[in-house]
Amino acid sequence: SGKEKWPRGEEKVWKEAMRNLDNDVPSIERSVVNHVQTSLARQAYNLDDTGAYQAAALSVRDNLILNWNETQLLYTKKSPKRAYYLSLEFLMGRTLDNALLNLGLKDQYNESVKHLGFSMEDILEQERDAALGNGGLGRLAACYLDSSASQELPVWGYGLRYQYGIFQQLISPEGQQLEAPDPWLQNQNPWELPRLDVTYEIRFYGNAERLQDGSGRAAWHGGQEVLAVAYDVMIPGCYTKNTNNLRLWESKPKRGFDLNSFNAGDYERAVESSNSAAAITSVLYPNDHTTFGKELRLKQQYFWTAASLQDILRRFKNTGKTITDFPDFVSIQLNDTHPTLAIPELMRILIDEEEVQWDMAWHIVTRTFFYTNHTVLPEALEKWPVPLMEHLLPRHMQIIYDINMIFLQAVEKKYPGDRDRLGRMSLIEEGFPKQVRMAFLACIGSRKVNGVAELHSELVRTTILKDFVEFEGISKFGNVTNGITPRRWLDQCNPELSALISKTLKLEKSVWLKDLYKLKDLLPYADDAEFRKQWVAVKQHNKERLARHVKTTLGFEVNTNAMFDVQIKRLHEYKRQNLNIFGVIHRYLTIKNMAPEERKKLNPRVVFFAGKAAPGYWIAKLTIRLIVNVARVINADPDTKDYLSLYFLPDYSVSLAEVLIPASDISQHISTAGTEASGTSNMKFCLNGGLLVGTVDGANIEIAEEVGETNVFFFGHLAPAVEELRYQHVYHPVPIEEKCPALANVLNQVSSGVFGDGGVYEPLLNTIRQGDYYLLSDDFDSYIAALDMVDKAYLDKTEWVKKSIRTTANMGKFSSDRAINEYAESYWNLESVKVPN
Ligand code: B1N
Repeated sequence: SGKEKWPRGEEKVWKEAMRNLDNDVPSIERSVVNHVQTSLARQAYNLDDTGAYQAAALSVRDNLILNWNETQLLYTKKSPKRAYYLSLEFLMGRTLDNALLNLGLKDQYNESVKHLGFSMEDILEQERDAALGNGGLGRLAACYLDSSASQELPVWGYGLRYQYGIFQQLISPEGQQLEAPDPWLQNQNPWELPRLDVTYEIRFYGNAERLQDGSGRAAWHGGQEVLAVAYDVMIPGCYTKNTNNLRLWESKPKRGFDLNSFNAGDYERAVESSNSAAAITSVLYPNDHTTFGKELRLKQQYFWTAASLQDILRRFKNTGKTITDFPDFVSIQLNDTHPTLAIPELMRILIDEEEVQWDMAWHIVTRTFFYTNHTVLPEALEKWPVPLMEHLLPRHMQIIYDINMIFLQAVEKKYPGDRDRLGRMSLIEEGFPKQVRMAFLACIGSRKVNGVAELHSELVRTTILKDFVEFEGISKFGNVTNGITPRRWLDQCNPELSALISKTLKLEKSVWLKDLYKLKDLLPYADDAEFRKQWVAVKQHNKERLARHVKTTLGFEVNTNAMFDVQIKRLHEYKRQNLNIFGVIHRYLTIKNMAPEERKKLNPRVVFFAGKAAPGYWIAKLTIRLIVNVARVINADPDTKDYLSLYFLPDYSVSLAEVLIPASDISQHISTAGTEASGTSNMKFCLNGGLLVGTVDGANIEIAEEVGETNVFFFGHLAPAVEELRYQHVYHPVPIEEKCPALANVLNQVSSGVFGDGGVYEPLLNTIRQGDYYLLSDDFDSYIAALDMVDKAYLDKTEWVKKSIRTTANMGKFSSDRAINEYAESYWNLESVKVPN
């Protein structure tokens, strides 16, 4: 309480003891060794790389904790408006290197661990990725946390502390994907602070009874109660003391186990109920872009949003402000529809617990939330069966019905008698069972809605939320083009390029890493032969680093004189890895048919694939199998192997991306137009001087606008043509032999068993022969033409390097700092709060 004097005891003693950490090399050495001896209870003679990693991590963590404390104290003192980023996924990757760079302590720690007999490179390799995400959506959340802290914005992330992150991918000798659990918490995790005292109770099931007192309130009781426990992950800003928080919830039983059952002599049942509480945060769902309607997934969503909201409300109440001011001090960003239950949950708290009237409650809610849509693919739009919702969250289902009734009354008023429209816009989709349309709930419950790239935002406005734009006005529907943090995706993953840029611009990296438009000043150096030489040398070193990685992990010898061509992303039909592998086969057949003399004129190419398939996504797994078996044949063919080779790198992860991206000459982003909302790896490749082969889709379009169309290899039909093409496929199908003989030939070769048992691949080949929903047969010829253009362009080495330099130089827009500032200014109305140095 405010009355107590602090510190207790003698202030002088506290002040003296509270000195900041010294970060000169000898002090760091003392700190690391101290952690070896005390925290780890180990000694110099038996310290291996893992131990050295742990000690170094604990030493770095001390710095983070002090900065974190100072930041949070300042936020509490100033009580500024805060923003909260609710995401079911945070794909953080490794932390040590990132923390060292953001703290500006990399050099000092390098030297210290060297003195202690270790190599920083080896130490860094000991860390496991924190892989609490599937792909782009989760990694975007991680980039936004880095940018929020770096921009000194008071933003916290809220997520779940899964015991198991995204599965580990193994590839069997036949090319089958196998999944193994990712026990990332097996060793001590130095990057989280357990807050065993920060807990909330979360209810499931039970009964909701409307009170008969005309208040509109209800009582929800009974059912299952579980506990949410907080774990805090420190998020350091770049070259600032500001250190934000990512709070992850773990579920545990409210009591050790169910005492009633235990007393009734049913020991097994007692333990079972405690298992069911722990199960909620046990595993990340590995399905990207699909909805599964599983009860446990809905439990995860409610558990996480309810715990986060209670925590946010408690913090708000501690400021002493009145509840009607809530939206002036709190903005909550919903990362896709996964946290949409926060909308009825806040309504429930306001009405049933805070005794706020419905209209005022709805007013508060609709000024607090912001909704980002990440996909327009119909199969990814979340819908929850009404019976499941009624069972698990009876009070929320009542509230959703009430929201819907009031909303549809307003729609009816604006469009009298338009029953079609009411059916289209209802939060409840008719059917067996009825389903709750989460995107519609997120939309009407939010202050603003945005997509993640210009084209995507336009598609949101004109397709899935068209009726809502008409009803609510267009100004609610915006765009924030995604971004990536240049700290991890340039400075950390490509230190040589970072150093070359700093040297050339005569700027400290602390300047240009936080103002990425500064890269523009590299443009004149594209015409400087000496600079180009250094640029090429960096790319070459990065290729050799990747080759070493492939050699140690897979045992293959990669030709580093070849062009490196990379496609790394989740396996999905809309992303069209199929198109790429069919293109490789086409290339292989073409080379095979060439005279040996002619082949010698080719520039060799190495194609890399990596990515995970959802465990139940059969066609995606078949694509992996095809890639692996094509690789087996091609890499062993003496006629062609010097000109074309192919690798599928297993277990794609953030850390693997950090090795692959800086090594690429070209990368492929070849989704059917209109299907990839943004893409973010496209930005990472270009920032590292790789060129794009892509469709006119997602953020590819804006990248081309920035770097110039001449520096991007575009192909394929445009988004507006897609609907008509699909219509043609269904109603006027043309046999593939006629429509695209080159592709037909490739499919036939696969069928005939050139790459092992052809029969295995029939289901995959049939997706193209029949229906071809993702339009491979429409885009194949122009795809091949684009790859030929790449070959031609690569012949002029000088011109190619100029393209590469100009690409990097024009990537300023795609810093996640720009994106997060757009959210802060145009959405959250958030100001920065700087922790003084
Ligand atoms: O979000 C990324 C975009 O750059 C990608 O284009 C987009 O595909 C990706 C359900 C998703 N959209 N939807 C998901 C993930 C998990 C899940 O359970 C959907 N991921 C994206 C960042 O904006």
